[in-house]
Amino acid sequence: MKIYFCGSIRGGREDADLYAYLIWELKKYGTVLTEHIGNDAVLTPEFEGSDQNIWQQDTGWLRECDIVIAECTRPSLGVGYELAYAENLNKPVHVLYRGQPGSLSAMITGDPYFVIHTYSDQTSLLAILESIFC
Ligand code: 6IA
Repeated sequence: MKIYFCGSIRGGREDADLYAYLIWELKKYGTVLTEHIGNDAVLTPEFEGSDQNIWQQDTGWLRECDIVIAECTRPSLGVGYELAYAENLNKPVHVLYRGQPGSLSAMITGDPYFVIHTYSDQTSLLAILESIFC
């Protein structure tokens, strides 16, 4: 099972520790292609490739993956792009969200293709992952 995990990078790194935790948990169910999203160094110049290379690699991984899991609490243009790209490829897409009802973009909540999981804490997150993969 190849898992494409999406989380905000230039949209803001406030949830970076949560992404690292989610990636750790997701690795119990398969290979996470986008492990760097939980890495704190992701925004340092040494770590960052050219934007063209990033787009090329990520869209390749989106074509290659079996499932997309996106943490969407921190809004990110890149994650929104990836969700639409994955839908176009008919990949299963699960959105994790812990914000206030009504604050996630209508372009995500209004699209019946996406499976949206609202959660309040890390324990409920684990149950959600289990419901997706087991
Ligand atoms: O607009 P954002 O930067 O918040 O978009 C975040 C989303 O776009 C993530 O889910 C990633 O899959 C993708 N993305 C954005 N920037 C990068 C990136 N930067 N690397 C890989 N994916 C990215 C540089 C770090 C890299 C060289 C390891």
